[in-house]
Amino acid sequence: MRAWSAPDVPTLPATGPSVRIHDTATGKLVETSPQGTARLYVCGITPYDATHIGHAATYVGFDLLNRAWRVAGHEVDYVQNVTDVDDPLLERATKVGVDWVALAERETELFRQDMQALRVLPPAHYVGAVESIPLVVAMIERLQRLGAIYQVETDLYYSATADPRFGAISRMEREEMLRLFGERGGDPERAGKRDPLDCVVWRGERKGEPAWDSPFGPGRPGWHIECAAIAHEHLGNSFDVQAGGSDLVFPHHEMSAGHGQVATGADFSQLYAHAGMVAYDGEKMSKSRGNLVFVSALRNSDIDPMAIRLALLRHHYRDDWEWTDAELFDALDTLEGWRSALALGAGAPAAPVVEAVTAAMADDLDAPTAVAVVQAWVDATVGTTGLADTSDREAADVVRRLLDASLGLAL
Ligand code: 5CA
Ligand code: ZN
Repeated sequence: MRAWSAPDVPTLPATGPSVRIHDTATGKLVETSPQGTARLYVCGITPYDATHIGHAATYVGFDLLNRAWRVAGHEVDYVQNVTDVDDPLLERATKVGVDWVALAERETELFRQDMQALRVLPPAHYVGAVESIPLVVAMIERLQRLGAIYQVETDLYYSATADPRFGAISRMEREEMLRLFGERGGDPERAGKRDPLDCVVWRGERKGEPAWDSPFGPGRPGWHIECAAIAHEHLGNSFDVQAGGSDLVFPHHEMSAGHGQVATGADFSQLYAHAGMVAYDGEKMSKSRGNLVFVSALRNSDIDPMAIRLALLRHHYRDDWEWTDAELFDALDTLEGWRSALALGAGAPAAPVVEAVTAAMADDLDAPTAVAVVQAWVDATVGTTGLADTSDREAADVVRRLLDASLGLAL
């Protein structure tokens, strides 16, 4: 599928430091070590409703990784999927009486516009589940030959424990896995399974649901094999970072890594990065709960997308936090101050700002620290902290480029 248009990324006077990021599987900060081109997979949307602030926080969060790598001199091969056929999408389409294909296309298009407005760098490969069915079929056949697949009625299941490393990413007790599996699209109660945690990889055709022909009969792909097959096709084995929100740690990332590892024998990804959950009205913002703030609704009420982005950047990507309108209005005020300072041209010395911001971003994408560094430069430049410092004639130009390249804020 088509992604969205890429914004320009200005070059900086110096190359940034190498990037460390928190790895869920080890619970540690790990130095990424891309061999030339960095390879990143971020799980994409299930397009049955508009992009909300929680989605935006996750995609902006990993956009900071993309940018930190580029600032460090790497090219980045970025892949993202679109779960354009799955239970929640089909259920919503039926409920509101629209064609599921039209619903998915409409919401995917809105997502592209939201991402573009927020200056999220587009993936090099933006790939739908439907268009990837041949890849999914090939991966299931490979897993079948390796003895990791069995049949229950017309459905095919993957044995979670076929991967000896099963559990190594989420590191959860079995109780917890069972609970989350049930909550997040799994079917622990299904009769005929060998292990309640086994997940479906091919769902045989049901009346009224779309289906595609395959060597296993008509049906559609399971969710985890979709990402395993797409990541493997476009990024190969042991790519640098598999990312998504923390609600994907289990079962999604555990299972898709398992599929990939059994199929190839190699590590699926080198590390697993997860963003915190954004809440609203006291609960995780989610399509199923309906407590949503849509990016498109804010844009439609003339909110500057850069203020939305700044409001997101003020929270560390790994934290769980709650969205408030007050923080958005505060971000609008802050941007006004930053723009006035940049308009002066000369300002406080920019070189230490470049060093501190790129260092913060390379240290587990510490955007709140980077934002504070910029604020200190603005304060020094306009004299809030004493006499105005306009000793660096090139300062505004350098800081403007830095804000755009590292933080995705074009001012
Ligand atoms: N299509 C699958 C991934 S393959 C999916 O989870 N789609 S989604 O539309 O439900 O979510 C898209 C991304 O947004 C996921 O990375 C998810 O973890 C993240 N996300 C969903 N809700 C929130 C939230 N409230 N806060 C932060 N991130 C969220
Ligand atoms: Zn995924």
